[in-house]
Amino acid sequence: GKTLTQEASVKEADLNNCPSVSPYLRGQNKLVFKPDLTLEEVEAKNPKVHRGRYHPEECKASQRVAILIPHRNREKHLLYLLEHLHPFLQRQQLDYGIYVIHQAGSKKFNRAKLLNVGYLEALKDENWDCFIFHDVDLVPENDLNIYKCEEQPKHLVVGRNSTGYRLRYNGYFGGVTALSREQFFKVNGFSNNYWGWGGEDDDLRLRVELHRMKIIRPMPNVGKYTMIFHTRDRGNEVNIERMKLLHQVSQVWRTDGLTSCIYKLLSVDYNPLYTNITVDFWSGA
Ligand code: UD2
Ligand code: MN
Repeated sequence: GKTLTQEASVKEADLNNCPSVSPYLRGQNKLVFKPDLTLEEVEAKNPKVHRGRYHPEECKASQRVAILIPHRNREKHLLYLLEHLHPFLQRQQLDYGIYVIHQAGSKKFNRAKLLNVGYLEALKDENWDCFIFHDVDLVPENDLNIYKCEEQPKHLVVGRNSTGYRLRYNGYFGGVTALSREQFFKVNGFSNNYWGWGGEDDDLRLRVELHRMKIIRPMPNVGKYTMIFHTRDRGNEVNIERMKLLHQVSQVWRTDGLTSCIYKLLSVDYNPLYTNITVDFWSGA
């Protein structure tokens, strides 16, 4: 006879593929943000999530999806995002893991480099098929906005509450994007050289366009987000170099990106609802 572990792996292999449209989707959802919400409450509501990971028990998901969240000093936003994102991703029947990439220290914030780190570190855990690069303060309102990768890079934030749910400008690629492991690898990831606010999202768009890929988006009524109110963070002042950097993309993308992402890994903590990766960019790495 078979051993118990053999039985289990046979069962897993025998699962049917998940349906192309999950039966659990609900569409547009009214978001509520409870002021006194705690992490313990959110953990209690997600008993099937371990180390930030979940996969459907009833079927085999088509992609393994890593959600990467750049972070510093936004604990409350992270709590609200975790509260909404876990059930949202489960309704989509995804095999997923959530990673928070935390920048240590108080020097200039570097969103793009944190996301490069997230990609490189998450791939040490699992050969993820798809990466969702996700601002901590953007909560999706409609679960028909599918967190999977497609033939082309996808921009998921067509609109948000604070801009009347319209695309901010043509070519806008900020907030939440989905690129497959191969698509992100091909463009050498993000630039590591954007310190402070702005430009890094446009830089990634230019990389994508240089590789003759075309950005796709969901329908406007589906790509809707609520951005939790915030002011500009200390340590994330506007990057006045950004226009200059944007003019150099075609010359530098090969040497500035995943291939040149140097950092000091301070810790990897496996929390119930997410894996926390803390990095330092300044201590000579
Ligand atoms: C816009 C883009 C964002 C990025 C940024 C420029 C949208 C919806 N988002 O966001 O993707 O391109 O412009 O850099 O258009 N963060 C921290 N701690 C900090 C600073 C930043 O955690 O101290 C993280 C956090 O995940 C935040 C993200 O970086 O959501 C972007 O920073 P922001 O929210 O201050 O910038 P915003 O809303 O203008
Ligand atoms: Mn924001």
